[in-house]
Amino acid sequence: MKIFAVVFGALFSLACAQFPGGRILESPDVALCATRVIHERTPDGMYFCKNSSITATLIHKRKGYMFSWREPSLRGVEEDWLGGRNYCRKRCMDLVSLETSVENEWIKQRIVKDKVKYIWTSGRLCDFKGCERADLQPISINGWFWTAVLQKLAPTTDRRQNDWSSSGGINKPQPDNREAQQGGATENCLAVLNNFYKDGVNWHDVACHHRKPFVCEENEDLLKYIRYSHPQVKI
Ligand SMILES: [Ca+2]
Ligand SMILES: [Ca+2]
Repeated sequence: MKIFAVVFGALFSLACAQFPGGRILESPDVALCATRVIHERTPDGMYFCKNSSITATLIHKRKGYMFSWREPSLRGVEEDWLGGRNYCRKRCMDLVSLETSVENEWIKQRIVKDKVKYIWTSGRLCDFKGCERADLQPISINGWFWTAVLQKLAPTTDRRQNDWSSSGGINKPQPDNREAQQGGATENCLAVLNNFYKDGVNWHDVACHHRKPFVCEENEDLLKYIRYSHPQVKI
């Protein structure tokens, strides 16, 4: 994998994914956002301009990440995919989105160093109401997206621009929807597995109900929302 093709899709209409059992995607909590835990910041962060009266200054703001296994209050806690998203979102974060090879490798290094078996990412198959758009078809190839930033992934067939594993539980390249083929749930969430099938450290489609450790990544939209709605709070 060299570069991830960044395909900016207008996926905003998909923000309201369908969750079983009446569960919802939760909103950020101002107190939890203000006290969010940051374990590390990325080297490749993001850039934005801040206007002053004299000139515009380029400021490099590095995004913060929280690793659930390093957090004492989460010791022994694993979450299903939506549970992981909601833990992060309440803190103005979301499950990690691996939009670049730099970020992908950086996260994988930490999984290996900390000997973590697997993690959830924000990756999700768009297989719910609202995913009928032509550019998402066929869903199994073009329907994957980073839910935290509403951004499409490169087609699963373009192996140079993604990090799907070449193997898995039934020795097939990922995504293989193995669990559904064996009579179980659809594998519609994206996890990074640490050599689980002796196949290296890379991406797998996994049924969303499984519980896993997770990585939260600061989410600029949620931070902006709280900064705007609570200007008196330092976030
Ligand atoms: Ca990211
Ligand atoms: Ca799979």
